[in-house]
This record gives sequence, structure tokens and C-alpha cells, in this order.
Amino acid sequence: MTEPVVDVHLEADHAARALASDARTGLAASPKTLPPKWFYDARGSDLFEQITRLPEYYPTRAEREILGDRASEIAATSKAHTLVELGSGSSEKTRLLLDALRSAGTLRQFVPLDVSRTALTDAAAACAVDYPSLKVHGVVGDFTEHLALLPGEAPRMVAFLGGTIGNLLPEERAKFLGSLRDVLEPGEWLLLGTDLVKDAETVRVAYDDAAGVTAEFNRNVLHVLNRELGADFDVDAFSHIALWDPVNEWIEMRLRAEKAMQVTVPALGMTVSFDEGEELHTEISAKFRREGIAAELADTGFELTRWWTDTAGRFGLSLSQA
Ligand code: AVJ
Repeated sequence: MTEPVVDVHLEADHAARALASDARTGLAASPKTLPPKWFYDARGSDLFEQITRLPEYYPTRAEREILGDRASEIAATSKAHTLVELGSGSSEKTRLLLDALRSAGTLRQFVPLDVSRTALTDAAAACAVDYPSLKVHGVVGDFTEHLALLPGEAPRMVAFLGGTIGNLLPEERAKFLGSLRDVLEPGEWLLLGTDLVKDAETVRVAYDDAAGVTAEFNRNVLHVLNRELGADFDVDAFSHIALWDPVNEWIEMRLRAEKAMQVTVPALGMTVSFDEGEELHTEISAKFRREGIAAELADTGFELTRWWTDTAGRFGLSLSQA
């Protein structure tokens, strides 16, 4: 077996500084905001795994259905030598792609990129065992910052699955797609998962499940600030909110302060006041339409070559060429 290589572009103190900087800016803003990437410590990643198995949370199952049906077509079309996976979440979906590329006979290298060093190391090690002839080159990094450093032999296929692109605001999406286009050679591929616009209630309950797992996931960001920045958020005094915004066609998650509170954040030398009922914004998760995402891809220099949805039409998977 070839030992996996792991490049670390996010040193522990880089992550700590980035969190401090995001919290400093976000807690001073109006409305108060924290970026969703800070949900994913070990507990948050575990809560997200639980979310993917909830009856209300359809995107993971819908995307898996598409990949199960289309992986060999994706492999035959792309003939990729390298699979790059951004935010390499569930290894199950990755395996559908790795298996198909291996059967197509083109697969040589796998490059998972994730902000979480532990998630990355585990994924890289598991793949190195199960795909003995595969070169695994993990990158610990942030997909909005470290694209230029992506290794791998062309043609590469960059998979960005799960609908995570929906966590970016439209202008951030354009910037992200543009920088990805810039690091790819003409002819290389983007496999993009996008959750689709559908009736508001189906989307809303996917982000506000009956068992309360999403609520715990949302509140987890406050535990992260308590641990990493020495903050004293009374986590249970914040309630989970999931709101469908019909104009922007995105879900917004917020944390509502159920009483007036003063929170001290020693690492930032800050005291933050919350009014009763004040809402801290923690995530948007945009939902897409085929024409909209095709236009965003075209605007950033990608050509959408293939488009698939699950049978219920809930989730879209596109294969585009740089
Ligand atoms: C992992 C970013 C795709 O936006 O649906 C799940 C995160 N947030 N439930 C999403 C999430 C609330 C998820 N992504």
C-alpha cells in the first residue's frame, strides 16, 4: 500500500486565528453573524453525519441516488486521472466515484481537501487501504483559500458535493467558481451537487427536524466559541431557527437569544450583548434551479455538459468542463 501524503495548509494556529478573526468581525456586525465552517469540530461533524440520516434531510440520499445511477457515466465522460474532493464529507459518495473511475481504468490519484485535519487523515488512510494502487494526497485547507495548491495529474475532476456551494452568498459563489476555473486547465471537470428549489415546507423541515439534531448542530458553534475562545455563551439560552427566504431562495439558520445576555469572549477581549429575541445568523443554504446554476457556471467559464436529478427532482448534479 502507498502511504497517503497529507499537506497541511491550515496550521492549528491558522485555524485559531481565522476563528478569532471571524468571531471578532461577526459578533460586532449587525445582524451578528458566524460563518458555517465553524460548526465542524469533531462533535459538529458527528452531528452532521446524524443529520444525513434523518428522515427530513433528503439532500444526502437524493445525491447518493444520482451518484449510484450515474457514477459510471461520470467516469466514462470525464476519464479523470485525479479525483479531487472539496470538503470531502461522506466517504460513501466518494467511493461510488472512485469505484467507477477505477472500473473505467483512468483513476490514478485521489486528493481529498477538508478543513478538518482529523476528518482528512481518517479519509485518506481509509482510502489508501481500500484502493491499494491509488496515490492519496490529502490537503488540509479551506476551499475558498487553497485551490491554487491542488495537486494531481490532469485531467482532474473536482467534486464539490452535498450542496455545500449553497453555503456561499451569490458573490462568494462567483468568486469561488472563478478561482476554481482559474486553477483548472481547459478540459478539466467540475462535478457539482446543488440542492434544488422545491416547496418551502419540505426544505424548512430538512433544517428543523423533529428530533432536534439540526438544532444541536446549530448551537454547536457556540460550544466551539466557548472552548476555542474561552467565551461563556449560555448555549441552552439560544433556540434554533430555520427560515425559508422565498426571494433569495435560501434557508437561513439563526440562533435566537431567549433572554438578554452579556457574553464575554476573553480571547477577543470582547463583551457582546444580546437583546432578548436577538438573532445570530449562522448559515444560509441556497437552493438552485437548473437555469440559474448553468448561468453561474457559464459566467465563470465553465460549460455545463451533463445534468442529472434524482427521480423525485429534489437535487441536481452537474458535470461541467473548464
Ligand atoms: C453540509 C453544507 C451541505 O447546507 O444542507 C445541514 C449543512 N446545515 N443542516 C446544508 C447543514 C443544516 C449542509 N451542508
